[in-house]
Amino acid sequence: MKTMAEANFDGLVGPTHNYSGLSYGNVASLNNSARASNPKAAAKQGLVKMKALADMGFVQGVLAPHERPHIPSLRRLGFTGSDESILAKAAQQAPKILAAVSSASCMWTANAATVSPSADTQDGRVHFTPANLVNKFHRSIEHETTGAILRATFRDSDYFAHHSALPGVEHFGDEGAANHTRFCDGYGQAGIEFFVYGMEAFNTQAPRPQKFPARHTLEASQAVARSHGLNESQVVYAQQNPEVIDAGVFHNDVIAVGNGNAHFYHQEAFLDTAKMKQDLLAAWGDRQNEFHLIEVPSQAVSVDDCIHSYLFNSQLLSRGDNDMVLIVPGECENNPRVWAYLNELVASRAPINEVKVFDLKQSMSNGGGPACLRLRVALSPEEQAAVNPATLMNDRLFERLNTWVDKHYRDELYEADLADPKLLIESREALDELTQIMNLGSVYEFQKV
Ligand code: SUG
Repeated sequence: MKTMAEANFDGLVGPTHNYSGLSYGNVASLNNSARASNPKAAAKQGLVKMKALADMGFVQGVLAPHERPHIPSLRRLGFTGSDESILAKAAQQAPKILAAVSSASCMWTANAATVSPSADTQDGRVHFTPANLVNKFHRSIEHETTGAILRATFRDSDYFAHHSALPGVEHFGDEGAANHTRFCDGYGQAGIEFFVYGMEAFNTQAPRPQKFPARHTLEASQAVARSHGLNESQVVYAQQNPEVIDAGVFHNDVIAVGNGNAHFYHQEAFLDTAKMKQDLLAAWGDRQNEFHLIEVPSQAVSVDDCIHSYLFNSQLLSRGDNDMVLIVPGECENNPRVWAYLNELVASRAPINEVKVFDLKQSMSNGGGPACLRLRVALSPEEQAAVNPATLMNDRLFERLNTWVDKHYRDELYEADLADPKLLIESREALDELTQIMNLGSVYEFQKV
């Protein structure tokens, strides 16, 4: 029998996964620019994590990659002619734009949307708002297809409500669930929705980072909370510390993670840590479980260690009451300070009782760890039954997707390869087949012409 559960929907890495240095403010993306990528290995690393979580008993879903290179975006930017000549002209006249419309960045589904479970919303439905991701051109072209894929996955309007992305300007810069966490006693009970922002757009006097962009605004979070019909007393806002954004913490999920009754975060993550704690404890009120604030001191793990190991870009998953497992990337094991801290943490105190390590190097080299790769959706048994079953991970889907990757993906890709018209054809053939495997219907533009 199904029970109330938090499902994780991971982004399947697309066939054009590459390193183009597109994300100013994201240290890994800048450092690995121009290196060769391995799309086949990237997709398989992601599938291994998904399958492992499904085998551990978690509900695990898959979100399909997007059509890339995205020819409709190039047409919108004035390139004309056949698809092949558009690619050739873009490669010659604007190679960085070609790289941007070829990015497989939709794999990081923590940025796909903000999701509010039905226990938190006024109309009792699960609400989704795709993130506009306006701060980076290559990501700003994701939200329409993201919306179509979410609708094809969560179809039944009796259970699921889909909103459009917020207006596409910096004032409403929205990076989705990477800056949103939900705390609760049980997944079926009303939770606290915790929104973390980088700056206040309409208040230029308020603190903001000086060097790297604050991608997400308070005003965006407030708009999402309004349209999801959240209970104001159960919504908490906190500002990221501008100094950590300037050090390379481009999303809050690089320096904090929360789940159930636990908030695991770095001492320097927030502008006003005392207020964050006070506001969360006040919203928590007299719920049954104790609320755990697990603050990692800079003295044990520096901000720089967080950025390079992705300690906090981990998945904190509940196995039972006060029993959680932390899914971390291999980079944590390779950092002596982080590894020592984690060993001490699991030995000394509940609720984090175990750490599991996954090799996600391909995604990590673009700044995407385990938590970036997943979108959390808490679902009641009825809602789970209403999810498109072909998107849920099991032995059969794992096998089918591995075979599909073997058939369609390259094992080496350089930025220059993005101009290869054969890559466009390979990607479209792969995605066309994928929509059948995952029963998505026609979610891509190339399927509509
Ligand atoms: O938006 N990297 C992504 C990484 C997103 C990580 N997500 C979370 N923290 N939730 C980004 O910066 C790099 C692409 C390139 O450079 O080729 C990129 O888009």
